[in-house]
Amino acid sequence: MEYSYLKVKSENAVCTLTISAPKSLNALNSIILKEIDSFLDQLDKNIKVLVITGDGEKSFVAGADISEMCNLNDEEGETFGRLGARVFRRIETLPIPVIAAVNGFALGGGCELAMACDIRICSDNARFGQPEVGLGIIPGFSGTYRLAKLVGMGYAKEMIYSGKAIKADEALRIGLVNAVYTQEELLEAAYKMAAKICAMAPIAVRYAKECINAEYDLDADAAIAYENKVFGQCFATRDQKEGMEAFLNKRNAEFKNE
Ligand code: CO8
Repeated sequence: MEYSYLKVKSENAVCTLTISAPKSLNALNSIILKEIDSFLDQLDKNIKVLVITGDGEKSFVAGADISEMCNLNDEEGETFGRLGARVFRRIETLPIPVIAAVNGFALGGGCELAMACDIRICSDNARFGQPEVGLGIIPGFSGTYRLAKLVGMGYAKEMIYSGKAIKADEALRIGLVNAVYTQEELLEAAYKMAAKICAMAPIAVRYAKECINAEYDLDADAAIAYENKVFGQCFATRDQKEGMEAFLNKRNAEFKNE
């Protein structure tokens, strides 16, 4: 399918989604959000990892599109927020891992998009921030929820109340990203990580994501019980037999996603 603002490339079971609106530093308008929604509908079932990045060397996503939001009333604002939140939640709950390769500005909705991904890595020129209160709004694509979970309540409150942007090394220090690379190395690093994930049993990876996401909001007993049930389900897969037999026979496993 052709998109106006998305570039899609698939290779070796890894799909790369590049958000491309260079005139506005890849800011998200409602058309882009709807295109991402359609892209998710049509994502090939053979894809094992999704990498999301931004076009160019300056910006991942510089936020939601301020020119589109400028004249919204309260009802329209809520509708726009709901669209972004729904699309980002789809990314968060996608049955495959999603890596954000943050190649520059990840501000407002851009930081929120990165946070909806499973894993974030960034280039050394990346800047993260939630500048919304300086525009008279609050983070509206679930940033007040996810930032506090990722970096802790205190730091999230400082970032959101002050709107301050942080550099890549600070994002690494507070655990907002897993690693920092040069611009040239960033996508290769994402693909290297993706290849490692692709070599694992796909159903087990999917179950692991499901457990980590679901258990985060449960109490300890409920979380442990959840994991126990899904752990049991792994033994109903052929890949579990293959993985363990391969280990015992000192050969590489050949997983079939069954
Ligand atoms: N929306 C629309 N246009 C944008 C955006 C944006 N978020 N960011 C940049 N642009 C445009 C600029 O207007 C400019 O356009 P033009 O060339 O026509 O003047 C072009 O991109 C290039 O930008 P700059 O000239 O400003 O480039 P600089 O290198 O000087 O600065 C910055 C780069 C620092 C990224 C700067 O552009 C900036 O501060 N951008 C806005 C960042 C921001 O505030 N983001 C948060 C937006 S609010 C948000 O994301 C809320 C999410 C939840 C929504 C809930 C809905 C209700």
